[in-house]
Amino acid sequence: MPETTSTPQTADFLVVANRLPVDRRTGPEGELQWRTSPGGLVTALEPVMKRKGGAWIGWHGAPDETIEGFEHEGYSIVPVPLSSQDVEEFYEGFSNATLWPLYHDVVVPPVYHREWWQTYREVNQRFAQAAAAHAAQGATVWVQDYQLHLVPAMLRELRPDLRIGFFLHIPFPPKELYQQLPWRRELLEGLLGADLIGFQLPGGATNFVNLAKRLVGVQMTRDRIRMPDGRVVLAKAYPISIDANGFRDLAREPDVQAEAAQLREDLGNPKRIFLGVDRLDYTKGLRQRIRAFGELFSSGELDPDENVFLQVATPSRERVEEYRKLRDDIDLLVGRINSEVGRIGSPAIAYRHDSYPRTTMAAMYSIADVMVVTPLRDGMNLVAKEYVACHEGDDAALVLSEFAGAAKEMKQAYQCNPHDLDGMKETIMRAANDSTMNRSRRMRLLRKQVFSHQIDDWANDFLRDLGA
Ligand code: ADQ
Repeated sequence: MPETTSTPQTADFLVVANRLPVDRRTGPEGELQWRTSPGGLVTALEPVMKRKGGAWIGWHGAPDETIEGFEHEGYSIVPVPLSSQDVEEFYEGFSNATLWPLYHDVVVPPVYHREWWQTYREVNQRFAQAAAAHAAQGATVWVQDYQLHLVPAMLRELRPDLRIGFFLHIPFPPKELYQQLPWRRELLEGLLGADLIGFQLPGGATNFVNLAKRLVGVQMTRDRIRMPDGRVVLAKAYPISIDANGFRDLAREPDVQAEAAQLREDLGNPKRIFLGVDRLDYTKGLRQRIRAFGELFSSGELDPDENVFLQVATPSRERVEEYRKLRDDIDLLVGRINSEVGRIGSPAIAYRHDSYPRTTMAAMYSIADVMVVTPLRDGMNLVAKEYVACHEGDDAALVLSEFAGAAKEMKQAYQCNPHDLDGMKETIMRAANDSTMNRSRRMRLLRKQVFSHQIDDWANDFLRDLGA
């Protein structure tokens, strides 16, 4: 439980993100508790903050409530309040029903509402003001992700002395899709307030630069964008990673090993365990993946007496319509498959809709023989990297969608197109049945890649280019 203090004066290094790295919860006795919030952004940035110190500005997860800042793991937490209406229009609306689907290849249709846009602007202004109030003279401010597109320009207006960086954790779409957005120019101008704009892949940076030329009319000098006021903005790719050493050490802990053994036992000691780990999000390709396993079990290609598919899905954005629908669809699909294949008491698909501590995630990764990561579109996907870091033995395999950013670096994964159900089934079976020599060689190369590009390298590269 953190000590509650008044918010510190100013910091030299600030992260500004929609969510704080901790969620407020009420404990069994009605007491206040803080728990690490799930999701890729927090997994990636928390180790950076613990090392560098400074302040993290974000929402604490409970609407209509103002709370005091406090110290947490060596850095300051600065809460930004959101009303229920803000949550509905800024977070669930514009961020997660407009930008999220638009940036993920329109896998569901984006919704455009003018009221949501107004609230999005107001909330971005509030975050910019909080950053301006807590930044020391000449401080570095690192703004995160699509919920805060407008903060760089708003913050520059308030505090021209700051170094401002922005990192987009999700894909940046090609112009054919991006141009649907009624506020397409305003969002680009918001980002151009930064000194450095980071993307997961070079393709995202190229899409952004081309759109900025076309819609804002900026000039380019080599890879730099020259603004009308003479400022220079760099747009570049920084593929994000994980604290691989930390994950490996965690998976080796005796308690985690014991939990892993228990988990294997609970699953009925199957010959082979397939694993899926995702936020429950329609971009993650869960419908297609579960359908593929359903067909593999019912055709007999996978014997349910010997194989189990364990799928865990963290609850996510549960008040957004598409996410509620997805949850129901998955429940139905898993129920139907399990009622048709497998035995009573040992389902072919073990499905849990829950969030787990990192120790349990490490235990799951360490018992999985085949990790199945098949998003329809994903900025990077940290789960693929966490598996490689945690899984100790070489005789294992990673099945990875071509549409995950991670596919660009993790070439030795068994890659597939998740829209092609037969192709995905074939890849899953190839990964499961390939020779030990092939599987081991691929795993060793994947491990080399993940351990040679860790989260600190990502942060150091970005902050060096920002001149921080
Ligand atoms: P996400 O869409 O959240 O991240 P991802 O990168 O896979 O996707 O990260 C998910 C994180 O949540 C992982 O650290 C994972 O361990 C954790 N997690 C998943 N299921 C869990 C469960 N049931 N219980 C507990 N923890 C769970 C966004 C982008 C990604 C990008 C990251 C980082 O969408 O493309 O990789 O940001 O930039």
